[in-house]
Amino acid sequence: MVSLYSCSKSIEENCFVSDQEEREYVEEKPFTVKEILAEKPSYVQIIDLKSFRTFKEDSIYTHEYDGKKYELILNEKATEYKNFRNYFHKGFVIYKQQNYRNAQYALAKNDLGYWLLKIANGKPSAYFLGLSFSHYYFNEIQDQPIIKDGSLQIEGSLVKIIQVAGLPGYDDYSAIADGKLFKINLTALMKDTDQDGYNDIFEKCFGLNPDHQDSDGDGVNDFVDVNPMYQSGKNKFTELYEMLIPNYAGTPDFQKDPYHFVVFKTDCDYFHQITPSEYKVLFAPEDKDKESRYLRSTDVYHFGISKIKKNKAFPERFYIEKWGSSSSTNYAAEYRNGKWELEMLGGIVI
Ligand SMILES: [Ca+2]
Ligand SMILES: [Ca+2]
Ligand SMILES: [Ca+2]
Repeated sequence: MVSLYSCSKSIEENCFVSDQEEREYVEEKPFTVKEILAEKPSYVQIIDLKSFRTFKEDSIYTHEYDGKKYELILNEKATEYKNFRNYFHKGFVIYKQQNYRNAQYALAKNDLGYWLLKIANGKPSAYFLGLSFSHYYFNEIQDQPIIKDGSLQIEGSLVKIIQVAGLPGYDDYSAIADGKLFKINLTALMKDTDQDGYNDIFEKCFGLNPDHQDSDGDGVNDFVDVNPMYQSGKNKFTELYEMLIPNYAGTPDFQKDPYHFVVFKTDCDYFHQITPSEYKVLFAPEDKDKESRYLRSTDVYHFGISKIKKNKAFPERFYIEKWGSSSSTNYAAEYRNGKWELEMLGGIVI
């Protein structure tokens, strides 16, 4: 049984503030090669290659935006990866594919990180690699097959993110060690102990329970639960968070994509209890020390909603802020006749 109130702080402390705390932007220092290797998951082997494509050579190709040629590349890819597009909808950017032992495989990427996609006997499945895109770059062009001798074998580089001054969210990369072969045993990668559809690596990276199909014990298995970490609740503050989470009009495929999640960093129990309608959600603890190794080194947070600020003079009036990668908006919220009325107070667009 998972306790809803496992944090030592009270709901009051986790969800409300008396004064709006300024969100501070802490610039993270990029990892050195030594630090990346020290943090490397044990299931990954990193081998030095004698001949290789450098990050620079490979990324010039991927950044080839010069009109016609790029269009041609995109068209070629759309045809080549048609089968994967049909099975996985639009949730993934697909890199390369390969047939291996009666199955089709493809290396792919979404907002959470890198995945290995598989189609076997008309059934799709996806396996999370647990390698941060803040540290690992996989080459777009690779002459060798990506699966060989029972292992995923990807050529690439170790990289660091360079913050572009004045443009948060527009990060660029630079290589800190070229010529690496990242090798992961397929059996280890595909291990799904509780058989719920998410591999153990994924569940450990995002704080789900790899030994139970139903992490939060609400009777709905992780794979189909829109909020697999916490039991949903009905409360006016939960409702407020449900109104403020981003919506994606015109993207109905999200619901069909069990690998697409929006991740929020919060300790607020009312926020944890939301039932999103357009996509699945995951939550990370606010305390960096409580984050998984993967979350500590990967920025998967594209949206956020603040704690709720109370108004002493008007107990039914609250203030709350939401933000995305390039803007933030402040709201006043009043609960009247059983529903919230939101008033936009202003915002910033970066
Ligand atoms: Ca699982
Ligand atoms: Ca599970
Ligand atoms: Ca559940």
